Amino acid sequence: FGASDIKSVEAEIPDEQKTAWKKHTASGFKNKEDFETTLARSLYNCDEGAAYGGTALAFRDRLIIDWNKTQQSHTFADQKHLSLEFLMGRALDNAMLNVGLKDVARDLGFRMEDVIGIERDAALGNGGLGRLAACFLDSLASLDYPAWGYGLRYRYGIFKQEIINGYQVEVPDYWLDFNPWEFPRHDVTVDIQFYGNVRKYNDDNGRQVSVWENGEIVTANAYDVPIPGYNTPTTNNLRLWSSKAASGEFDFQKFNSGEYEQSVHDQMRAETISAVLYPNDNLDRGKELRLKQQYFWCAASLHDIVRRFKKSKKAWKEFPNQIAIQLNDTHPTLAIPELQRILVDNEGLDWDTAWNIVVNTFGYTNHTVMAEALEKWSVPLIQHLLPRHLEIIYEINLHFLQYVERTFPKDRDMLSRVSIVEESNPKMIRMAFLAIVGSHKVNGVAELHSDLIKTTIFKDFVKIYGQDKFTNVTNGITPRRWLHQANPKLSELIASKLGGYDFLKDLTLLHKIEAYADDKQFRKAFQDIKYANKTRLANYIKETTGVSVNPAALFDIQVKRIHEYKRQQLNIFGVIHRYLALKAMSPEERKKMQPRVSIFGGKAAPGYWMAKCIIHLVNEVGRVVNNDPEIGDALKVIFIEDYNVSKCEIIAPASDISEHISTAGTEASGTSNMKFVLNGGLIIGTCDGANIEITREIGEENIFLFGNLAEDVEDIRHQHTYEGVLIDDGLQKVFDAIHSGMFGHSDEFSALTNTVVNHDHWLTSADFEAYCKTHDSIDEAFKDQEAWLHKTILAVARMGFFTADRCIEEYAEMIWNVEPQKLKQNGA
Ligand code: 7GP
Repeated sequence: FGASDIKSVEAEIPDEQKTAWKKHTASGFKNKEDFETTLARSLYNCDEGAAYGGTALAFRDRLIIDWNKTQQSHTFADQKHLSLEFLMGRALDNAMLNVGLKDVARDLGFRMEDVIGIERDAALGNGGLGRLAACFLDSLASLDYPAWGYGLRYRYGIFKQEIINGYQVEVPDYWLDFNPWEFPRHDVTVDIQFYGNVRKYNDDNGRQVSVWENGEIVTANAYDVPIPGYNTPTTNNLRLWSSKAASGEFDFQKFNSGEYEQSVHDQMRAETISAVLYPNDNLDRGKELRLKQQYFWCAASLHDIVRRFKKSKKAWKEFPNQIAIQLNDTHPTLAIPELQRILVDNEGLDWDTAWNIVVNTFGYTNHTVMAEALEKWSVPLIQHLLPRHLEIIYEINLHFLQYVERTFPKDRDMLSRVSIVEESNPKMIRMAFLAIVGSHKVNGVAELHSDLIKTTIFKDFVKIYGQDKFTNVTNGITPRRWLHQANPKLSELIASKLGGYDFLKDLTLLHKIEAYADDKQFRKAFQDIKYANKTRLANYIKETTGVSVNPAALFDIQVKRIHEYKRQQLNIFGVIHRYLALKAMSPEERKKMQPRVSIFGGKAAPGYWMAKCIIHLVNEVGRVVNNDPEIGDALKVIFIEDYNVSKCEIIAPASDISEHISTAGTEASGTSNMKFVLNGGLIIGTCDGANIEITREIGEENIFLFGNLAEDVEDIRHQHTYEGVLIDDGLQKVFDAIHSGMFGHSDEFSALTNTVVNHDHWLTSADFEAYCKTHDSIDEAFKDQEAWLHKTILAVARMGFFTADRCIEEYAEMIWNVEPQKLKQNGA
């Protein structure tokens, strides 16, 4: 790739196409034929899609060379990240940036933004958990760790959200229509078994052997996605499994005799396994197909890992020294009994030796304490689908309970509390408990969260295993995507002061810009960048919603999955409260108020009715407020449709204030809080998740905290149960306005108000007054723009801790015991 290559292509382009070509192409195609044969279209036909295709394929080729070298050099010792979700977003921009060619493309004068905008997001995740996995892949490669991600290649990622008449409508996401970033590995397949029965016999040595047989076979087919590190040749691999009918399963007899439908039935059934991502965030629904997905992906990944290990010809006891497997929440917990099964049934190891290997291989990251998200699978379902695994889980539980019994001989209650098998009807397997028992380390994702898991849901396990098994790794984000890519101008400004882009690999260097917090010129540049980013978002809002918003207004943003615990309802009630206050003012008074744009975005799980009501209310309030001539620019309310990773890249740099207002003790960490502050916005937040550590790092004078503390939440809920809910006066006025039909549909919204009145589990009323007052103080603070700039610059300067690179180093040292392996410049 280089200017001369581009020129040689250019020479052959007819004049009328040159502009389009020049505008869009930064490809590495050597000549016109190269382009035409690769894309199977003529240059005369080069539209934006083709330009994207050409550019993407060219960069992909660049990556493959480094990817091959990396894979050759990282033969055996590996860190494996099992995650059912990888919310990658777009790849082209990231590839150009990591390979270091973005500036070349820019220097040549091409409009890369348009080309980049063509790409569909790889949206193989719901929210925070999936995006964290994607940030970790970026850091692992950037820091030269030998690591693979293993996931599922969903044919449909998270649904596309459309807002029709104010309601969320779900539309399928056909993201695979054109995906140049994956390589099908037709030679890498694994046959996965389901159902069947277990046969026992004694071998010649009198040892009992279990054989799982007569099952149904589905084939897992590997698709590989290269993960380029930033400013390093290390290019890691994300292996995604796709399901298809096992060869020989297709019933030719039926097909030939005309029963077409029946004959393709098995095929479709098999392909269904990797067809859809379950669109639930922080919610467990216990569907059989989901369990099938989990086993399919765990079994395929483990088979792959074990196959590579066996090639090394090392002894089994070396397995945990060579391989560390991190479980991204409990979704991959079946990998624990599966590895035990492979070692005992297939490899003939004795139980204890095998178990020792298993425990030392796995680490488990917990991402939530909320009961509704803690996975449980019914025993009859596992029995039916995975009979041998159920036996193994029972045996693991037996060994574990015997140990507990020996350690706490008098505590009968303890046994039922910690048993992996819940004695309910039907009996259930508690996946988090299985994950703890089968791992050597368990971590939470922010300090408060890691403390909470130790004192609440996993309290007994701390008694059993001791403190050392439990640790914390506070989440982080990749500064490559979330600063440099999303906010290139800010990144450039910082680089101009730090003498280069080293901070993208050592984010703590940001602290050096503290020195510029009072520098007039720097402040002005910082402010101009924010304004430009707000203008970009304002344009996007105009294009997509038709509403004009003023970039000079305070942009107040809450974008994340819609969930009662995240409390978008508190936000929209606060907006209504503000609207009522503005309506009650004289025009003169209103003019003195700080103009605001309240921006919401996020998907509701399709079956989550209350979350859908919240979306509907936001849209209805927007319809009324945005069309109220008395209000004008004083308040605008926007719902951004189909929030996803690439939209967040436009939204995060444009905030003045972002909202992270979960009921204390419910948001494990949050990661968008980090993105917003890193991009020069402040936070309104509760003392929850990583907000607490952000406060510690940036200083409490640079964050707007409010609300009840985690330690008081249970008492308040108890009060609600026994004394009823006290409805705040301001909130009552909001409810009255809703019930009066001010925003239409008052019946539909009564579910939202009733849950507050009846039990207020999420403390909306208890936190309402403090929330509104905090917003008032934000208005005040924002008026003093110089002081505001001072705060935001200091906050950016102090965000170094929240890089995902730091997380990866902590995991590597505390949990995986792996070292980086730099590629030699000449390859291998
Ligand atoms: C999320 C947590 O809700 C969020 O606080 C955290 O920042 C993120 O994980 C990354 O650690 N959890 C999920 O997305 C989720 O679905 C249930 O958790 C398994």
